[in-house]
Parts: sequence; structure tokens; C-alpha cells
Amino acid sequence: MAQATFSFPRGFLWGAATASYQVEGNNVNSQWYAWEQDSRHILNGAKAGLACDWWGGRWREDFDRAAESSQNAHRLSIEWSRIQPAPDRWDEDALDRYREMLRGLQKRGMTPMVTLHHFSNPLWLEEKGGWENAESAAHFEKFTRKVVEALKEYVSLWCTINEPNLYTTMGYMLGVFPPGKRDLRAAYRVMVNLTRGHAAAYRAIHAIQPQARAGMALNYRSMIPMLNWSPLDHWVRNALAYQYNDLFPQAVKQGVVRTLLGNVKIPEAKGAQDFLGVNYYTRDLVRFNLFRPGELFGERRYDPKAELSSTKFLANQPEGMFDAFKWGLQFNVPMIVTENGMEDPDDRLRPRYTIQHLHQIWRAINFNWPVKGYFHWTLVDNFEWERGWTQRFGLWELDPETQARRKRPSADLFATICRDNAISSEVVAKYTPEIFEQMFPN
Ligand code: IFM
Repeated sequence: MAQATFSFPRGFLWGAATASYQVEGNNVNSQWYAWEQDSRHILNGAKAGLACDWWGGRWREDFDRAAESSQNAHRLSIEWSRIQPAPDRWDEDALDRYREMLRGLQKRGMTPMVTLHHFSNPLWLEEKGGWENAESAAHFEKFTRKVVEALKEYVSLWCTINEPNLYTTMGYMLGVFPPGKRDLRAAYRVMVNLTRGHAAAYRAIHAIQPQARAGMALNYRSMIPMLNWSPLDHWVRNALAYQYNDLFPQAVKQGVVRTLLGNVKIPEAKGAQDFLGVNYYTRDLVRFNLFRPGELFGERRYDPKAELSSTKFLANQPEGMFDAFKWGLQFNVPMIVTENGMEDPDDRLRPRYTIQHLHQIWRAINFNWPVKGYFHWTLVDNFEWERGWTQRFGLWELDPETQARRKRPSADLFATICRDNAISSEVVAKYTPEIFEQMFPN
């Protein structure tokens, strides 16, 4: 059997990513909490409830799990609706609680990456129109200043906004996230304001903490034309990929948001990016369909040959991870994989998915492409938004009723890779013998 090791650079960040609303529980001042109260909004009428009970203190045991599995970093988010429950009220106790969590990471030798906006808005902002409101960016800047001042002792790696592209698509085009709209004009207003918000937050972070590194995390979807010979499939693929993948990072590169309904100059956004966060999960085949005007005439589906996750939500397409970096190079900043993972309650596919995606990262690094870290989505099963509790992304399984955790085999696999800073042939032979030949051909 071939013996080989795919090593990662010294200082590579290895961790898991989480988001406040999905793990803390009882975020009663968030727009998501209000949205959940209508049982039609979430699959099976589910609720986040206690989630992983981090607000009740279970972050301690989960950080222990992460640290004991050799993770040297953790990405978490700060819940705006807790810090600023009303426009004129700051909750200092909540800030203390986050300070304690960050000290907890420091004590365990883990580098924090802190996200300032991960889908959840304070209810008061949502009632004023959320990110459609022209003042939203200024509100976000105020919140950012408060948080950065309070937490700068512990954090210098900031993610301003998580997946602005997914947030806009789900909330304003597909209508499955709050506020449940299907309105392209509103979506474009939100894109513009999110870009303004990102720029304002980036500049505020640097004013307070010049040495900080800040960037947004994009949900990158790899897309390829279904029929390579079809110009229409190419055209629609390019239109969808521009709107979904390119619009935000291009806006930050150029200082202009370019939409189908016109361009908006945001000069302060230009260059407001120290790294690009890449959240990569899967790849679509795209074809032209005249009957889908609402989706820019694009129909997306998975390659029929691809392995699918348990609810068929994701296809295992590791090459798309490589595409993401190749595409990301144009922005001339380091890249960090801020999310990647698989919903898989039985841990049937996750080991393979994880190793194959990490292998693509290793390949990219071997081209000298600047990929600096990897955050697995996620540490412990958590609340999956409109999909409720139907999808299990955790390295640890969670029973939300009893709060019991159980380690999945992938947690050990990932721990070995984090510990070795490498994917060894032993790890592949132990956890995914079925892909050994493919990874280490004789
Ligand atoms: O759980 C989400 C996360 O909040 C954002 N990115 C995708 C994940 C998996 O669906």
C-alpha cells in the first residue's frame, strides 16, 4: 500500500464554524425567533428552542471537545439582537458573556474568528425594514464599533457578514428566510445595503484595531453548464454565477454593486477586504429553462452520478472546492474556508466528503494559492434554519431534547488531520479505504 502524507503549511487554521442563532438557544429578540413562531415557516414546525444551549453554558463542554480534537481555531458569531436588544440599549452582560467565551477559546489555545452578522437581525431592525432600510448600514456600523471595542483584546480575525448572497436569495428571492419576500427590487436594495454595511464595518474594525484582518464569507456555489455545447446553458450559467458568486466580492473589489436593474457606486467598499471567506458545499449543473423567469431562466440540478446527502440537499462534488479557489484568486487576497461540511446523521458520507474536500485544499496550496485555514461546518448538530432539525451537520450528534452529545467517527478523523496538520495515508486507509486508490494511486 502506498505511504504518503499531504502536509499543510505551518500555522494553518483548523477548526469548526458555528453561528449564534443556531447554537445559543432562546434568542428571543431576533427576527428568526419571531419567524419561527409561525409553524409553516420551518420544516415540521420545528423551533430552535435551546439549540445547543450555549447561552446556558454548554459552550464550555463543546469548546473542550474541539480543543481535545486538536482544533486550533473556532469560528463563532455574535448575536446582534442580544448586544443591542433595542436601538438605544446595549446589554453589557451579554458582551461579558462573549468575553468569557473568547477567554475560553484563548485558554484552550484556539484562535477565534468572530462573525458579526450571520443571518440574524435584531427584531427592532427587522421592524424598520431590515437591510432594505437605507439606515441599516449605519446601524450595523454602530453595533460593530461596540463589539470590536469590547472584544478586541481577544479577537483580530473578523468576518463582517456571513453569506450575504444566501441571505438575500433565501429572504428576498425564494422567500424561505424572513422576511419571506420574492421581490427582485427589494433583493437588490438589500445587496446594496449589505455591501455598505460590510464596508462600514470593515473601516470601523480597522479604525479601532489597525492590525485586524476582516472580510466577508461568501456561499460559493460551483456551477457548470449542463450541456457544454449549448450557448444558452453557458449564458444562463454565467448569469446565475455572476449574481450568486461574483456580485458581492466584485462590489468590494470595484466599489460598485452591479445588478440587472442598474449599478450603484459604493466607493468606500473598494478594497475593503483582507481575506475572502469561502463557504463551499456543492456544485450545480445549470441549464436554460424558458419557464423559470423568476430564477433568471436557470434550472439547477445535481449531476445524476454524484453521491447525495441523506436529505438530497447536497451533492459530494469536491472538485468544486478547487474551482472556488481558482475563481477566488482574482480578488488578490488570502482565502479561508469559513464553512464546508455535509448533512449526514449516520456519518456514512461525511468521512469521504471531508477527506476529499481537504485534499482539494491541499492541491490548491500546492499551487501556492493562499488558502490559510479550514472551518468545518459544524461542531455539534444545530438548528438548520428553515430546515429545522432535519439536517445533521455535526462532528458530534446532538439530541436537542436531552442535550446529549455523541461523537461521530468523522470527529476522530478530523482530529487526526488537525493534529498531524496533514492527511496521511493511514487516516485514509482507516476511515475511507474505499477512496484509497484514488487518493494514492500506485
Ligand atoms: O447552517 C448553515 C450556515 O448557517 C450557513 N451556511 C450553510 C450552513 C449549512 O446549511
